[in-house]
Amino acid sequence: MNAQPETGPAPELRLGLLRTMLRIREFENRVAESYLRGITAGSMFHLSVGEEAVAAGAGAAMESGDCFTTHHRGHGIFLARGADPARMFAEVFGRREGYCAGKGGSMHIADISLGHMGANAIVGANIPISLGGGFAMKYLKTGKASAAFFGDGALNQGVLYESLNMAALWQLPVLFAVVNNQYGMATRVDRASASLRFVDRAETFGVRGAEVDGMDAEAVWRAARELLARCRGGQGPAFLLADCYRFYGHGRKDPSPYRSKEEEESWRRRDPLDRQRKRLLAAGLLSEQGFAALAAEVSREMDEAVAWAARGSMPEPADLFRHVYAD
Ligand SMILES: Cc1ncc(C[n+]2csc(CCOP(=O)(O)OP(=O)(O)O)c2C)c(N)n1
Ligand SMILES: [Mg+2]
Repeated sequence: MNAQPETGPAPELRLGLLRTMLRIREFENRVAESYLRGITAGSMFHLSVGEEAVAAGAGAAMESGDCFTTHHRGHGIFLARGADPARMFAEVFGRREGYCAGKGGSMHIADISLGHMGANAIVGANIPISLGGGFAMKYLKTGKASAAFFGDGALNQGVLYESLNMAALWQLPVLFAVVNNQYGMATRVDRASASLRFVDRAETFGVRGAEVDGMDAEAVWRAARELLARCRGGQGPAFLLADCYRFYGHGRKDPSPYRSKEEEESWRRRDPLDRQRKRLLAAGLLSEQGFAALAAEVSREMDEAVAWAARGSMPEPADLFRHVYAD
């Protein structure tokens, strides 16, 4: 029997959501810092600061055995699914110790053992890969689900609608999870879409949809849990629209001149981390000292992960020819 009260998630889960969001933020801040210090291998990083509630909530609703893909802003989702931050930093730094031996970097990170079938830098391209994951789950009768995380930039792409159609037609256990941070590069979602009724679009295919406050980790968890349970239970695909905001620009160097300061401020006031911290303080599940201890522990973890990754080895020229074909 599930002993959780109807009023909300269990205390450990509520604390876990805060911890995951804190880890994501600290991770992302160090990616930005490392980039500015010149120790990363890439020229472009997409930080998910501000979007942590979507990753933490949906990540907590997923189970071992579920699989997923992400878009180019997927560090948080992978961390929420159990990634080792040290190996992630190593990948970002182009080291052999990274998840993909330093060959993939931030935008192509993957680890099948954790169900991560790959981040993808081509907008919308991860969606049909997750469709394949869903097909496998159904064909192999695993009772598990496959999730595709993508941004609002993919909402007007044909590949999304081809995938929704096929998922519905074949009743595949696929969760289409939209991290709607309001912008695709400099274009606001309402300037790119003829209609903002995205959930209705999914439902046109007979796909169950829900829109959720993506700045609220518990709300995301609740919605994702229900939709994933439908997927795993053989009730077909589902669509989750999580409304959120990226606190930085598209890339770390983008000062986002296309957004007003008032708009940025109004979203920053809804900071998902602050919200969860205050909620747990009010519920008596956390003290100020407890939070300070948690923050210090996470900060230490991430500092150690950066230091470990920076000591990693650089690929040799001969590594170019490794991992090209299966052994
Ligand atoms: C098919 C394709 N078109 C254009 C681009 C260039 N591009 C990279 S990120 C991006 C914006 C994506 O916006 P969104 O999907 O909302 O994700 P976000 O960056 O907001 O997380 C674009 C247009 C690309 N990578 N792939
Ligand atoms: Mg976007």
